[in-house]
Amino acid sequence: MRTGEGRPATAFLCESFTLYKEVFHFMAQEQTLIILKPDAVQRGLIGPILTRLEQRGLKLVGLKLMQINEDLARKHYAAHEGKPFFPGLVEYITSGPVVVGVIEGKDAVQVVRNTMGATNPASAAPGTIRGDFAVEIGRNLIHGSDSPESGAREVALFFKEEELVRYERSNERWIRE
Ligand code: IDP
Ligand code: MG
Repeated sequence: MRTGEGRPATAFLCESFTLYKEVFHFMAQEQTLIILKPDAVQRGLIGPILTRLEQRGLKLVGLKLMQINEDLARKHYAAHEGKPFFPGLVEYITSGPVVVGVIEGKDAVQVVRNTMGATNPASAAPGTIRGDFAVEIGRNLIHGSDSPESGAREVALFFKEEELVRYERSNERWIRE
């Protein structure tokens, strides 16, 4: 049997199945956006912060250095518009280069959030990134999406689909059951 283009139907079915698997894999995986904020970059903490996320067993599928402009900052932090700290927050997040990344996997949002620690580093638990490296809410080093829905929205704001990389980790079965 042949399809209209004259190609074997099996080739068409194989391609469709591969596409279906990729789409399904994409939809099934929870994603969260991380931002190593300008203070993290200026203080030379990119390595130590990424190390903690890697050591936890989290899987990065996107990573880049960039500078956030005001328009993107306002879109990203739209939920905080109108709050007293909003102007300072936009100024802070646009003040220098940041590292943005995407972490993918089951419970990615929750695991990243508890690795980061509480929003205010003054009350963040020791052992968390904010609890070990920061002291004030206005310089709290790292952003992580607060829900899978926010994760999807924020990842789409910062990354094109082709910038995300799909790969298998050789040690995956030693990290996840
Ligand atoms: P989160 O980053 O832990 O999710 P959010 O409440 O979403 O915390 O606030 C977004 C960011 O806004 C914080 O990470 C922090 O940089 C900043 N922020 C929040 N509250 C204050 C404040 O009271 N003063 C100064 N900055 C604040
Ligand atoms: Mg938040």
